[in-house]
Amino acid sequence: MTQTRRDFIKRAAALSAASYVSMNLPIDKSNIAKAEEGVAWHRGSCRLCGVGCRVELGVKDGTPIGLRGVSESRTNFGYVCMKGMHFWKCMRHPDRLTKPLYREKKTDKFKEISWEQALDIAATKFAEAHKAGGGKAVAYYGSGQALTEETYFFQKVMRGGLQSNNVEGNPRLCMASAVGGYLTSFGADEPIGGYSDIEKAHCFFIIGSNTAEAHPVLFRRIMRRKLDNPNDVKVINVDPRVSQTSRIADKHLQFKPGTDLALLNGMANVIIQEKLYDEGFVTTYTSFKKGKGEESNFDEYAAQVAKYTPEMVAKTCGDAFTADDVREVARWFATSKGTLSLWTMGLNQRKQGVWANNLMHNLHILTGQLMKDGADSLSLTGQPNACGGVREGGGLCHILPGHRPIEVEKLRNQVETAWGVPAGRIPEKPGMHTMAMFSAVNEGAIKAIWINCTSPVQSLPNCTLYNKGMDREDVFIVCTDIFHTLTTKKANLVLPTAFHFEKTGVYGCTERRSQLTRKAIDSPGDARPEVWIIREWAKKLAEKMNDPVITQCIKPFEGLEEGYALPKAIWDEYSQKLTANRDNDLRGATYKVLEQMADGVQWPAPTEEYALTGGTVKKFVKGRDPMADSESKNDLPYQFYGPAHPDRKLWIWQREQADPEEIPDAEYPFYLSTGRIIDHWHTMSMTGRVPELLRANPYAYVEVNPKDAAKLGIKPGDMVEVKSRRGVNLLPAKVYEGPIEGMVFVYWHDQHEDRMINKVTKDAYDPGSKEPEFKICAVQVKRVSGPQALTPYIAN
Ligand SMILES: Nc1nc2c(c(=O)[nH]1)N[C@H]1C(S)=C(S)[C@@H](COP(=O)(O)OP(=O)(O)OC[C@H]3O[C@@H](n4cnc5c(=O)[nH]c(N)nc54)[C@H](O)[C@@H]3O)O[C@H]1N2
Ligand SMILES: Nc1nc2c(c(=O)[nH]1)N[C@H]1C(S)=C(S)[C@@H](COP(=O)(O)OP(=O)(O)OC[C@H]3O[C@@H](n4cnc5c(=O)[nH]c(N)nc54)[C@H](O)[C@@H]3O)O[C@H]1N2
Ligand code: SF4
Ligand SMILES: [Mo]
Repeated sequence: MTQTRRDFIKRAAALSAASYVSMNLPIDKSNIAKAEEGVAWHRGSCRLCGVGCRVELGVKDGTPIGLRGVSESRTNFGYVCMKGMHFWKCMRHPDRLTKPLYREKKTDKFKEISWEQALDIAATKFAEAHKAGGGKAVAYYGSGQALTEETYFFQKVMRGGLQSNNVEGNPRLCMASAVGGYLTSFGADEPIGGYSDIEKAHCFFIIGSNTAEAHPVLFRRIMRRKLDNPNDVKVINVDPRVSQTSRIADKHLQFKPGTDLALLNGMANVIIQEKLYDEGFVTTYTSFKKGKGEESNFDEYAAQVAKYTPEMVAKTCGDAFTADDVREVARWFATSKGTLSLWTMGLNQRKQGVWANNLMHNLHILTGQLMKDGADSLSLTGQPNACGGVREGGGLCHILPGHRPIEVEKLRNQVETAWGVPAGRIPEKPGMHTMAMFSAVNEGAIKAIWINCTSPVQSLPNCTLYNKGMDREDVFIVCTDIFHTLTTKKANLVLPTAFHFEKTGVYGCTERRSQLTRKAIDSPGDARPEVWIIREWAKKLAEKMNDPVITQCIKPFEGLEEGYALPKAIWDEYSQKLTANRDNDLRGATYKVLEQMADGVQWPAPTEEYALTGGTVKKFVKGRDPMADSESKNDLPYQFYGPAHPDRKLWIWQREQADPEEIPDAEYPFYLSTGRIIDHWHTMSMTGRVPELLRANPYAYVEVNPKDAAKLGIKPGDMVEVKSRRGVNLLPAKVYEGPIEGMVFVYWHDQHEDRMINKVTKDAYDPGSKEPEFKICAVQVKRVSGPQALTPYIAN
């Protein structure tokens, strides 16, 4: 591996040198000026991943012509990746939905109707469902890609208007375990530090994250840090698969899927045995917990991890690394001047997702690798607004805006007061989480569901089972999207929405950073921004249900123009009234301030004056975090104020290694894992329509380890059946030293029914976070034939 790495670093160094040089080539600026004549550049953030790159859309004569990175941005310093560079091509795409479409029966053909008719139908159906089953019979299923204004407004109408906590979204499939981990370990959701730690880190611990493909611009920063300081910076990559990310690693630990909880406990054991922990930090700032929160102590914890000897860990993980590897990574982790851990779905999408997050945080608490420069336990968020819109804006069934748990009456009342609705209006019990919601659709218990900015028909695990209910004639489905998807194909009503840069609103990325994108162009046809759709729908709902409280929910937004004034009024209400004195205090992040900032504001940011400095880079540090100052209760430099820990301490948890729900056996002998590639975004509704991106990867394939391929007689390109107890795919094989022996990997973007891997995945989920175990199930792998010609498929 060392040789390959050196080669790679050489190649990568040459590459980044080239891109640097090209930026400084003596270009004839007058030519650029000529080419850009009449082009207005509009600032916003990238539509796609959770990195949150700052970009500018070029518009000429009302038409988008290109996109570039903003060099003053501290996130991307002017860089964008291929997807980021191309997403604007969705804006004028001929497949865009431009008219509301309706059919009474799901077997009928869609007919174009007017907005007036569409909203009337949506209101009638939701009112009928509500009459039949109350708040429990209606649901909203949203997205970490919707703007904060959209998620906040949808949940306001659902909760305050329809008295329903059935407010969910795809972050359940993605970030729920990270939320659970942050709340139980630190007492507060979302990371303490952020991207600026990359340039100060001395050790990167990248686990269950293919950063190179899923967060490419961030990876570039990590790579730079490593290349500029090859001897002072260590990179550890922990993944059952060798990925693009592994290539810059000093050490890559490969293991049997689902065994990494043993490794994390084993590292803690080495750190304790070799006395590498930060005793002062642990004594001052830490409590020890076990089980559901019972008190524990250091000695009990040390005894619990003691059984995870390096030898036992190496064996449990499949003997692909040695006991000495465990010792070495533990030492690097504990003794570096700043250790930054990064993880994504490899830890979250697990039946033990919250536990895996706890174990990650344990290592940082134990070693004091937190709060100081270059150190953080940083969960990377996948979607551009899972943090801002959904985690902060109240987009899950158990949380209200401003990180408020729904069960707490006082907090519910604060929200009711802010909305001017009667106390008790918001139901006290959480609504249904995603898997329960689609089970309720299957049973017909939910009678009307609004699906916004997501395509659950493809993205739910074991999707054949969870899609069944969507065909029921007694379940009314509204979809708001920009294109037809496999989900719109099951809807009664499809409403065309404005796309990014065709409307105004805020995205909040991984590092507590809120960024505004202003409307730069008009939408095609009759597509409208969601905020307008919600308001007009709610108006009709109020009439049909004869309920003045619904009217009250939309009263502050009456008559406002939807391109700017309406989202601004929604943002103002949310930020000023619902985040005041909460840990995500956004009062300073007004549209006025956000418009002035090259790259937005990191919360907490209670005043405009403070927000104009960029906000809070490190939470909990006195003198650097206004909340830590205002909540200060002693002379200590760190002040923990999270809502979930009354003792204001960080908690180290005892968590054991446990098997995934389904492990290979004689009948289904392989592990299947699923994930991403760099060129595509999720269900490919967008990237599948951009020729440059589609050409790069027209269809999914199955990655097979060469040793397994030899045993199974599989050659590159052969057609292979991947079959589980739930479903089957037929995919071409890619044979390479990627997945560990005994494991296959399939990217989940493909919409074709032969290659839609969620027909095969398992619907087990974490009992705490309810996040599904997309990363692990058991399959059979069989060669079916030689190579076949395949065609890409996109629903239309
Ligand atoms: N190009 C692109 N980028 C994206 C997205 C996209 O669709 N395309 N989507 C965005 C979204 S929403 C998300 S959530 C992120 C996801 O970002 P990532 O989580 O980085 O991407 P994945 O490919 O889903 O999975 C990461 C890794 O988990 C590993 N893994 C599998 N099983 C295990 C295990 O048992 N333990 C550990 N430790 N690792 C395991 C897989 O081998 C894989 O390399 O990407 C975001 N960025
Ligand atoms: N097997 C497997 N399955 C997975 C995962 C995995 O790793 N493996 N990962 C899971 C994860 S982490 C996630 S986040 C989910 C994501 O899964 P989904 O959310 O279902 O996937 P997307 O393709 O992002 O869906 C976004 C939809 O919004 C539409 N859209 C784009 N812009 C707008 C807009 O402005 N307004 C509206 N209303 N619509 C718009 C797009 O056309 C698209 O249809 O998938 C999960 N599913
Ligand atoms: S790294 Fe993510 S945010 Fe940045 S340009 Fe690429 S897709 Fe967009
Ligand atoms: Mo995600």
